[in-house]
Amino acid sequence: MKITDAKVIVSCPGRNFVTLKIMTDEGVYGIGDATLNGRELAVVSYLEDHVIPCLIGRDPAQIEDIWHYLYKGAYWRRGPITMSAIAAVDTALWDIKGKVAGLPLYELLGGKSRNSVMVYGHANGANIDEALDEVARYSDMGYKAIRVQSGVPGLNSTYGVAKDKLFYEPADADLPTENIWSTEKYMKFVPELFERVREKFGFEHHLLHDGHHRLTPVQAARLGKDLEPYRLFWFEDCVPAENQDAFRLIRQHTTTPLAVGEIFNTIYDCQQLITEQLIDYIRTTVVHAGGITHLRKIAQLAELYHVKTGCHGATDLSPVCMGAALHFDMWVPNFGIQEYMRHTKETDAVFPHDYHFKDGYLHVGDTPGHGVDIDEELAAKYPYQRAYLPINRLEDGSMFSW
Ligand code: CS2
Ligand code: MG
Repeated sequence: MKITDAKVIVSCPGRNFVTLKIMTDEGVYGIGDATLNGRELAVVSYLEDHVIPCLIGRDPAQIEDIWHYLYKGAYWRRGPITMSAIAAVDTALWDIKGKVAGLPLYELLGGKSRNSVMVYGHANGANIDEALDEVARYSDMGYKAIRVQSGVPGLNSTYGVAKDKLFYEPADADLPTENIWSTEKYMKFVPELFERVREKFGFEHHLLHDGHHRLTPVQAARLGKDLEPYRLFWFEDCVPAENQDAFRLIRQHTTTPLAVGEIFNTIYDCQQLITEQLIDYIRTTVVHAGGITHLRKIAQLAELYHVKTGCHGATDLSPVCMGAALHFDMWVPNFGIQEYMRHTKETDAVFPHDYHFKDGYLHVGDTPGHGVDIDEELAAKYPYQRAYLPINRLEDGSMFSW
């Protein structure tokens, strides 16, 4: 079998998605997600101008060799653009391999390690009362695990509080929206949020919270300690994680489980965090961490150090990524949890898929490959619309992490 062609499909059914489609001389094709929120067209060019010409004529079965050809062959290694492009190729090739074998992707990885995939949803509100209503709604929908985010008194905006209660899309403007942030106001407020949630719902749900890269290590240590009475499933992205050493200080002060990694794109971003057991969950995902081939290596390193997987699964990761991630989740022995922010019905129509949600779990189908397709005719109806993620400034105007 030979790769005869490949193309990049950009579609914006409510938000931008970038999809790579690889075609072969036997009519079998595979698709991979290449969406990088706010920088989509950089990945489109990397694929169209630099990767696709090198794929033509190759044997699609040689997934590992093609991965290394694209990783080592670029000379300039790592980074979100490169690794998202490699991920899209890798995911499409695994999809082809499954279709050729007539097997769902999880069978190719090692078979089912579980019956279904526990997911978490996002309850968020402009204030605690609204957030409590959303926790109740997600509990009624059957979620066993719920991420809770709320507006912070005294701040006009914060991370994770969406206008639309089911679909959270932070890339909201043709140029970056400017948000104002106060760590002091946030840190004072968050323990009260979780005290109220536990007071109302008890301890039957797994509760998660995303700090979204905004604390210093000692602030994260303080907040982790303050949250201990509420037994969180995890406290995510508590500090910007370029400095992996920083997690040692946090680890020394709190037993609140730590999750990080949705913006990591290779094993090297988390090698120290894992081998020094500085985290409990690694959040790397198929689309941004080099595809199934590389994500599998991260998970297998993590398994040696009691670190579980907790793949990122926000709305800005397409159903193609979700489908591939679910097959990975079905196989991976050290599975922790899968994030599941729903896609709109317009998006689901562009990306028909065989996974479904029931009682707090996602269930994959047995379609050969990853079980997700793209309706190119429908996709063409939604042209690209530039949209930036917001930026954050402190109240004194200093640039900060969003
Ligand atoms: C968030 C994401 O889901 C999460 O944990 O961190 O929603 C993140 O803000 C977006 O993926 C950014 O595009
Ligand atoms: Mg996050």
